[in-house]
Amino acid sequence: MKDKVIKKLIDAETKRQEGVLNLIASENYTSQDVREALGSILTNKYAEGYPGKRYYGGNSVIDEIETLCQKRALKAFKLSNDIWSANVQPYSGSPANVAIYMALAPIGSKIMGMRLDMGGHLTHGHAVSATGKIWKQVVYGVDEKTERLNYKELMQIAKKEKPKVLITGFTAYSRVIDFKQFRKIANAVGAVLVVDMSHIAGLVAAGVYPSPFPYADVVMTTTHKTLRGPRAAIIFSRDKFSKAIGKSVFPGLQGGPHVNQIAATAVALEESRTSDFKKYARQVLKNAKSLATSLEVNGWRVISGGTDSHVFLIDTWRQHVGGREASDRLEDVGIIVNKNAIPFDNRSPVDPSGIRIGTAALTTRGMKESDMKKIALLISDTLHNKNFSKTRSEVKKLTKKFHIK
Ligand code: DSN
Repeated sequence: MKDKVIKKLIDAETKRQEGVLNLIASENYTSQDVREALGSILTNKYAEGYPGKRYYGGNSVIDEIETLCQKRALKAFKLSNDIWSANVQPYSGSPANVAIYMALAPIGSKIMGMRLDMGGHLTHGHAVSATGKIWKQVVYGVDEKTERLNYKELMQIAKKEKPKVLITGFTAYSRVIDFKQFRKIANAVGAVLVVDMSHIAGLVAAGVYPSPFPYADVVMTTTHKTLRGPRAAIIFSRDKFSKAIGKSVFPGLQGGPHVNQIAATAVALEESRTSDFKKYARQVLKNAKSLATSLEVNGWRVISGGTDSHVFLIDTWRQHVGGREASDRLEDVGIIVNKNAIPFDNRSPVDPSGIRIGTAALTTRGMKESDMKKIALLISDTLHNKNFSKTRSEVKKLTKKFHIK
């Protein structure tokens, strides 16, 4: 690379990524093939419109790429093209969610989503997001005692508020979501059921987490979390909704699609169908369970008492360590997490009561349950403010043993 300044920064970030234990639940490591597609000459091309209906010339190859990506998206989640369509143009999850609501909910109408501080996402209608300004959010949370979804309560809220759209799928909820229950609730009030499966997409593709497709009307996913693709998003919709959603993505919200992203997504989707990927997804779950259990054994409270997925939350404040302090201390020894609100948190979002932990990235590096047990001890010691230099060298040892490919 001729630009030495950027080259130096990319090298520095490569070194940082290699030298830390990344437990951020929404991050992962892409394959070289995904990165090759992402950094390819496809980025040079404008392709406003859809395959066969473009506003620019020279799109014959791009049409093939987008059509292939759509086909691979349906195949990865075992969907029939008689029932489902895949729109692979959304730049990322946030615009994809906006596009979905634009297609399904008149401006000012109600959308029902999980509270941000209980595991929802900004774009599920939070007040600071455009989705909370354009639409009116009806909120739901988790049960105070079980810290799990309470479907009876959700039904009551939905019946009272009658939202146009019901959104499920979360950023910080570790348990299996009962999509059938959400379908019942949506049916009871005539709402469209939208599932944001961004976090769990790779697990769903691998068949280790229940699929939302039998129950949902629309499913959105980002492609860079457990699915291990580039930063992008896909909207799957039942045929009844796909035309409106297509118009909503382009020309409603976006201009030219990022064709390099689309090609990279196609690569990741094909990778997700391999037996290696299925093995990987099973290991992600085993690692999450092992890490959560080992942290519990070390005295840390895991929200809802465990995990059924790649992610879980730790209540650090129970031991008088704020989420910010916990995250800073861990970063200091080379363990990267994010501070996170826990259900019914009464501390501030910038210094909440917990941290969020996910195992998708470290599993890609090849780590297994025995490594998780070691990492739990390192986390525990660090949160207890002890053994910093020993922990730093243990972290280095682990990162040297498990490379990023
Ligand atoms: N920011 C992502 C996450 O960390 O879960 C969701 O968009």
